[in-house]
Amino acid sequence: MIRQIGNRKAGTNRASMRSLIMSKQMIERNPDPYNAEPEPSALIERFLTPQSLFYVRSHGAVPDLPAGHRIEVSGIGVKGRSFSVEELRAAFKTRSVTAVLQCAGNRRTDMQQVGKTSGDPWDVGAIGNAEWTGVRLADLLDAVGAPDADDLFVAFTGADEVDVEGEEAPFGISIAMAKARAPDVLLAWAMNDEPLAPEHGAPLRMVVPGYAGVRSAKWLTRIEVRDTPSEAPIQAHDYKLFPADVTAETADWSQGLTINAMPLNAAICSPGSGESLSAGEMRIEGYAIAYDRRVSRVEVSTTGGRDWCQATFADDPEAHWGWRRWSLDTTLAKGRQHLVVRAFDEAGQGQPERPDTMWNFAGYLCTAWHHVHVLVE
Ligand SMILES: Nc1nc2c(c(=O)[nH]1)N[C@H]1C(S)=C(S)[C@@H](COP(=O)(O)O)O[C@H]1N2
Ligand SMILES: [Mo]
Repeated sequence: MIRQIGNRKAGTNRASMRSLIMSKQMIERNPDPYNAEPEPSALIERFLTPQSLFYVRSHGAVPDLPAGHRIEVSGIGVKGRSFSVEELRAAFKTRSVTAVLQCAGNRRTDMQQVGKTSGDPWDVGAIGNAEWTGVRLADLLDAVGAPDADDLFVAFTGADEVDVEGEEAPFGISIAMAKARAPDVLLAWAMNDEPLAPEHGAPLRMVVPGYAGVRSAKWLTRIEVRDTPSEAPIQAHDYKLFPADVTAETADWSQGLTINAMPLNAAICSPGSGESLSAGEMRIEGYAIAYDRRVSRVEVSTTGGRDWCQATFADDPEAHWGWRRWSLDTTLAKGRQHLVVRAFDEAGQGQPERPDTMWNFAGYLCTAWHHVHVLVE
């Protein structure tokens, strides 16, 4: 099938070279700290997203860690220890996990059609699928004697200083002990068999499959077993979900829902919004992700949601935490055309239709049907 993609009229800024990987073709969302997402059609060219096309979400400047950087492990029941990456590699079995990392703010631009939100205006590209290599956090926790108790938390500190509403502090977050001990939660030094690039967390980062990207701390400096969640501003005052009637001014951050597990989502990545296409046969492509529940079906409408066709999966469902790319070959008539995608999980649950039904002032977790408008000439 021939893919007919006309001139891209959408606002794609391919010129950014701020990234430490010079080959990046990224759309910059914030120059300082550098935040960027790939152009959507490039994002889904491969099952595994290359580092050069993997979104970068950083709250502060990329730290430059010395060779021999050590990660401290401490806290409840733990005899204080520290490990270099080489020592971790030598001490524990190396594991690889294919998993999507997605920012809770992915697709915020769709939420912004409902109203003004805080946060960077991510389109559909604050997501990537990679094979991560490292050691299990569970193996490290066992080795340092950390208790396996459901009421404990494991907190992670990054080497970067971040600013959350004027409060400067090291990046810090936490997850519950039960998740920390899940077999796919890794301390990772490689992505797709390459050493982690500086902006993706070198030399060592967390990978917490199934959870919002924010829990996968980059540039790890410290791991601490605690009986309360991290008090760092990123954990305490950010990445929380509030009901529609709460505003940035009225939010009591202690009351918000901490965004951990990520919901079912899907997006059209090609053609792109605002693109001009030639009439005739073309292919609509994108990704869908359901994490633990798996994606069972993807439906695409070329009539603005009036009727639907089932898309074909490009990826098998074997990678538990991986995405499934999909495509639909179709014919589009001349004129303005309105494409929509919606996915279903293995429980038969679909996505909500409209973003106003999930409105929250920070624009998190936009999972509404994804719409793309194109001009067919
Ligand atoms: N130390 C540190 N870790 C971090 C962040 C950060 O700013 N500092 N950003 C988090 C967020 S919000 C996301 S979505 C992911 C993004 O990872 P990536 O830049 O490798 O795509 O990293 C997470 N880990
Ligand atoms: Mo994020």
